[in-house]
Amino acid sequence: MKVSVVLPTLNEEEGIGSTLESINYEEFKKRDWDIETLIVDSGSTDMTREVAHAKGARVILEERKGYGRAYKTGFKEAKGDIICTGDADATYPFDELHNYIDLLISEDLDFITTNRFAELQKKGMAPHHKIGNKGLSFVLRFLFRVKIKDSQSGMWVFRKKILEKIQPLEKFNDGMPFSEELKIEAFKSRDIKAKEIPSRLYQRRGKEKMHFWKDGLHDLGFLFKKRITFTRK
Ligand SMILES: Nc1nc2c(ncn2[C@@H]2O[C@H](COP(=O)(O)OP(=O)(O)OP(=O)(O)O)[C@@H](O)[C@H]2O)c(=O)[nH]1
Ligand SMILES: [Mg+2]
Repeated sequence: MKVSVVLPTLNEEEGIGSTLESINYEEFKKRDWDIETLIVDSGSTDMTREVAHAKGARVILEERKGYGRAYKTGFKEAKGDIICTGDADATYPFDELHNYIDLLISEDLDFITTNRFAELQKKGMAPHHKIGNKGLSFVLRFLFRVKIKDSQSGMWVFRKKILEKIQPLEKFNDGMPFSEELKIEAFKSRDIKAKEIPSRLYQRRGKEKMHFWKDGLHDLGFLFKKRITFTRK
């Protein structure tokens, strides 16, 4: 089995190295899983691409900006049967990745998203971010009737083949709303077995790229627009 780890990067030289290093490659080897790591970089001006390359990752340059845009390109490039994601800022527990994949397989799931609130670590999320994320998660639950506690979590583990069962990748949002849109598409699909599992979030390394008010309001507006146009598959 082949696993692809896809990471979007924009000036993450401080976090990309430890993010890649925290994957427990030994556990992958024990299970006979083949792993590829790739970053999709929107023209970082620091040493992100060099550090990633030195740590064994494939570097894809995507000149078009945006968190969602990076994933759209990365998912097309990923060769794995299973795709795993997360920020390149050392916040997500990549050391647990093999356990999450074990769960995907043992419970015969298609899509896993992680709930960072379950074991939020000290300074993992600023108080205003926490309120914003909880608020967006509430709106998503209310509008779409899905049981997701953390709509903005960026760590997902899923079978690549689900991408054929949801709206075409190119239709997805190019920005931060990509995260909530993928969850809506996966949880609302009748053909996809999706689950949210308890997880963690560590303190960020490097400067955040998210703009609290701009991105938060954009995410909120997106949810209402998506609700109007959404048709269940
Ligand atoms: N390729 C690419 N990556 C991006 C872009 N914007 C953000 N990213 C990456 O997407 C991930 C998420 O961005 P963050 O700034 O960590 O957003 P966040 O997690 O909501 O904010 P924090 O809680 O402060 O970490 C990081 O790995 C960023 O480097 C972009 O335009 N292009
Ligand atoms: Mg982050």
